[in-house]
Amino acid sequence: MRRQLSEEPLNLEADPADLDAEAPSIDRFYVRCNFPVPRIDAGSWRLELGAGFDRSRSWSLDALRALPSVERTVLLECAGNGRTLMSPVPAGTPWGVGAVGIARFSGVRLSDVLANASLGESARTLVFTGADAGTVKPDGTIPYQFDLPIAEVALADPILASTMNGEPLPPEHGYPLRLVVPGHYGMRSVKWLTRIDAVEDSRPDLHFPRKYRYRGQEGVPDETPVDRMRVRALLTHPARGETLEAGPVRLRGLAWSGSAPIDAVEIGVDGTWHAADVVEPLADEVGVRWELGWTATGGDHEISVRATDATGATQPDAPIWNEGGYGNNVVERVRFRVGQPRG
Ligand SMILES: Nc1nc2c(c(=O)[nH]1)N[C@H]1C(S)=C(S)[C@@H](COP(=O)(O)O)O[C@H]1N2
Ligand SMILES: [Mo]
Repeated sequence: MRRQLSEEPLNLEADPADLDAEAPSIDRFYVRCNFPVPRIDAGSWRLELGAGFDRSRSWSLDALRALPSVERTVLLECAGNGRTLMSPVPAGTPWGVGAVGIARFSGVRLSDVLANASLGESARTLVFTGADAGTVKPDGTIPYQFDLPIAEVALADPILASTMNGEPLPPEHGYPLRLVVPGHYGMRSVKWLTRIDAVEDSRPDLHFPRKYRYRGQEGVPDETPVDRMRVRALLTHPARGETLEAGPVRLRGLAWSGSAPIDAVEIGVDGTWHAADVVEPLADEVGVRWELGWTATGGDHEISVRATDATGATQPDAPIWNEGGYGNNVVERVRFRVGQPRG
């Protein structure tokens, strides 16, 4: 079951146990909105290509459907996932560890649309605009907008997605079209997409790209943009809070990184680390599902999970604080009570 963190704007946190399913259903996917969900009529909806395109173009959904279609399984994680584990807890939506989801997204490649529209050579950054808007300080009433360096198009191969798990996007996930940028924290995957502009440099005036920056974090220069997902592992089975019976248990979970494939997943049982078995790749290149057999004995136990990616990056033992509460990839620790075996 999802947990509602706020109603307007709608913010729903997923239950990590629901990510144990091979294909979790959409109604278990986390929802993160900054503004009210806009109502959009798909018939009159258009994607406008504005500044920076040699041929300004307006795309209907049918026109987009004429391009080659693509489908990818993608793991999306909110940059604020794990914020409440930081101390002091930074301001912002109070996510536990469930601001993460997996779904199959289909649509067309962003690169195909850009190629059709003759993107000017001098452009360095794309700016994506959503149909949702609201009032923020100090900017006043603004739409949701996020940027993407053009160099990232070739690396991340973003999708303009119109379906999620084979169904039209639900209203809260961006109907009728959203951007999906695999490997990056979720704020770049602009929902209810209506417009793309290409600009020469970054746009320091944009509210959200300005907000999503690392500030006050040790070892990270202030103003570093929040971009790729840091390496992280999550326990999906057994469910948190479950009382286990003594005997064999299979511990299961996910591990991912926005920068490189996962090299290792280690599971700590009461402080002793064991290598987990990586059972299958997950979400096109960015992650894996892992498992480890454990014989639970009566009493209280602590299970920790830690991943390392191919760049050598791993997870810190304690949360590393920053002002926005972004990118917290602390090693996760879950306590279980195990009952005595029945005599
Ligand atoms: N237009 C628009 N796009 C948006 C947002 C938003 O508020 N408005 N939130 C972003 C953030 S912060 C995240 S984490 C993801 C969440 O996508 P989901 O709600 O489909 O899980 O959408 C991103 N795209
Ligand atoms: Mo987010």
